[in-house]
Amino acid sequence: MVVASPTPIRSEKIQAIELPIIDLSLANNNNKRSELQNRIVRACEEFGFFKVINHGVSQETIAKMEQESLSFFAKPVPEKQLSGPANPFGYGCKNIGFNGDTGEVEYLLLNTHPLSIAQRSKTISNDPIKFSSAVSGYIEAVREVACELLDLMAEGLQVPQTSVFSSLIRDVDSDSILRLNYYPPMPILCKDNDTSPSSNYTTRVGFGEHSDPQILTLLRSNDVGGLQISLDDGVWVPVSPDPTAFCVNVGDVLQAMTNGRFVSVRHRALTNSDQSRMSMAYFAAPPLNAKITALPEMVSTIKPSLYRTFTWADYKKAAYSLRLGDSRIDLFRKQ
Ligand code: GA4
Repeated sequence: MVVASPTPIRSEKIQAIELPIIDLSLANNNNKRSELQNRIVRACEEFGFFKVINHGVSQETIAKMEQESLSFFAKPVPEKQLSGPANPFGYGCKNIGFNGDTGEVEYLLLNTHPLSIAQRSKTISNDPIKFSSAVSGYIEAVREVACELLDLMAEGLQVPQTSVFSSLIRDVDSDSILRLNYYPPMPILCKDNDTSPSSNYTTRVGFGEHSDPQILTLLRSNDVGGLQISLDDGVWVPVSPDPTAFCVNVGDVLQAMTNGRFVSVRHRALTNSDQSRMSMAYFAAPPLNAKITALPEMVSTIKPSLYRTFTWADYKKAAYSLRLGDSRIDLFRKQ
């Protein structure tokens, strides 16, 4: 097997993008809820990304999770390796997936089931009860935000069964996961120490270009930038970091269920030259046996269904058999 080395990429100063801002506190305001639904729908159609503020997840819940995450990554490598390898859950370092992808990242992938968290915590922390309670508290809180957003999306799309998306995530068999990422500082590679704009200097990729396979991703990062999204014309645009907000994006499954109306946009994470970046991503997923198909309201004679019906298990299998940057959803596209 050929193992790809982390690709250094040219570092260019591009203006950071301001994602559409969704103020979730307006969801409880009867006069503002429908405006909020429309804003979310528009963001999912135009960007596939948006930023959620006033999300209701307490600072304490986030700080506890962040602290546990920091303590884990601060451990000596041999100790962290006791929680690995990530196949698919556990500690991983540089290797991503099973097909030779690599990046300048360390991570912990966790299944969100309470029993699984309790079990895993034993190898992750010296105080497993504290670790699992921080993780469970965080997961419960972000799941609520994800469900509220998904209900608002269904309402905005005029889908009568407004829990059509969120019920997949609330299901006890939901296959959702939590990913904790640590991107160490990576000095910029430069030719002859020349960091002038004209020189050949590069930033290293932490997590390469990909789209998220699941329904919805909720990402919280520290105040260090690194996330970039790919616009239609292939230009990479940095997203400015905001530790008080969640950066939310549409996954492939939601793109299929909305028959391509919502877009699952490619993104990547770059390392920072002198600061470490920490992020925590909740990937809201359906149960393995859930059948994924376009909602009837999204299909018409002029917009026939783009994808064939598949189960989440089928999709995962395809995802793990491909490279990170491959397009998975295209495999399920009708001819
Ligand atoms: C991308 C989104 C999530 O981080 C992830 C990743 C998963 C992994 O790191 O194990 C995958 C990647 C992600 C998609 C293709 C496969 C699987 C690595 C990889 C090469 C946890 C997920 O669900 O899919």
